[in-house]
Amino acid sequence: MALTSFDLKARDGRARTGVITTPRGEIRTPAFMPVGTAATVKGMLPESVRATGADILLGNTYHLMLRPGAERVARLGGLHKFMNWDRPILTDSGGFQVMSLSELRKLTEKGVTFRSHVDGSKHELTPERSMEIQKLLGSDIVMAFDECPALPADRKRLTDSMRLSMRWAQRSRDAFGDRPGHMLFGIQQGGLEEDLRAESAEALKNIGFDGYAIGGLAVGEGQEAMFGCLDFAPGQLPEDKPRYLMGVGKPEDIVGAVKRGIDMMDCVLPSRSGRTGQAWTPRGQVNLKNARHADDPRPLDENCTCPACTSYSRAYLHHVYRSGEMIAGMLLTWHNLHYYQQLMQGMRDAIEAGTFVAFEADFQATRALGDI
Ligand code: PRF
Ligand code: ZN
Repeated sequence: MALTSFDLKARDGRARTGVITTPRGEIRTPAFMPVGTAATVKGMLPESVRATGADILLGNTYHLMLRPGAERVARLGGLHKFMNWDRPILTDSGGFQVMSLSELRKLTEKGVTFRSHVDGSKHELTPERSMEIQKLLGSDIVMAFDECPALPADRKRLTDSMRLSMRWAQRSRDAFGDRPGHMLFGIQQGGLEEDLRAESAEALKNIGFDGYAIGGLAVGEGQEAMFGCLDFAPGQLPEDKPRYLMGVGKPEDIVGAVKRGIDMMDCVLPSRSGRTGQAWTPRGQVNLKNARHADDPRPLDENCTCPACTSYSRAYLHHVYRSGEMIAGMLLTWHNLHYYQQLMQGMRDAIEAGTFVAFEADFQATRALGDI
């Protein structure tokens, strides 16, 4: 019997719910993956991340290869043991982070050379080295090595970049080999162009992957353009494999993506915005920095069951944020991750019940009310 699988349980319109099974546990889809870039979801113990409802975390090849180093993590027993998270981990392959974070990048057919944003040291990433690093880390879901152009980009740049990513996808597949219990996902590119997305999807399907990501979105094009692309891109990918939208997004982006057939997502937003005093609730964004909270004895969200909402007032959250206390980021990150996971559970339940349309209408109506 295969060690990994994807089983769809129900569909509602284009939305789907199911389960990805791995030896490290099940991933309920649609799934939101909190980002644990540097072997930690900042401000959270792993057991707290689990308590919010997360089935899987995202880790980063780029950051971990630079510090503490993939070989070191492997010597210490792998990323799961190192960071004390024994459930599934998906790792991004590094190319996207090189392009956004490193200095003096040089891109060739072979791969990319760059200088570390940490200490200026010189490094190389290729499809083969990315596969090796993700193996050393012990990643459960490995991402193919790709290149993601910022939008807007001209058609020639999008075409050349997508075809390079498809050659790298084949090299990633070859280097990954056969690793029972581990999955390899290909990444579709092609910007907002339907024919380039179709060409990319065909190339990936011919190579054959355990799941298919949609890359190259949420890179400056705006929600309307992204949804326009998501009206056709998921349908170009295999029905029976998970579809992962990389780096998305705000709650309203996530609902719109699931509606269009996306099964997995990741984003730094709930954790990063928690550290800057921003909270997300069913009624929208709340800025705890704002002086209007200084005397407010009410919870952030009276219906939320997270520690920030059951045990503290808005006045307290405002105070600790303004005082620069660590607990501010900890509580707001917990709340935001809890809210995101509640949103995912709500969508999974609605898809199973065949009530996704009503779910989305209610999501939008509640947001229209605004913060209390
Ligand atoms: N490729 C990879 N990682 C990514 C992206 C991509 O296109 C994006 C785009 N939103 C986020 N993370 N490998
Ligand atoms: Zn809460």
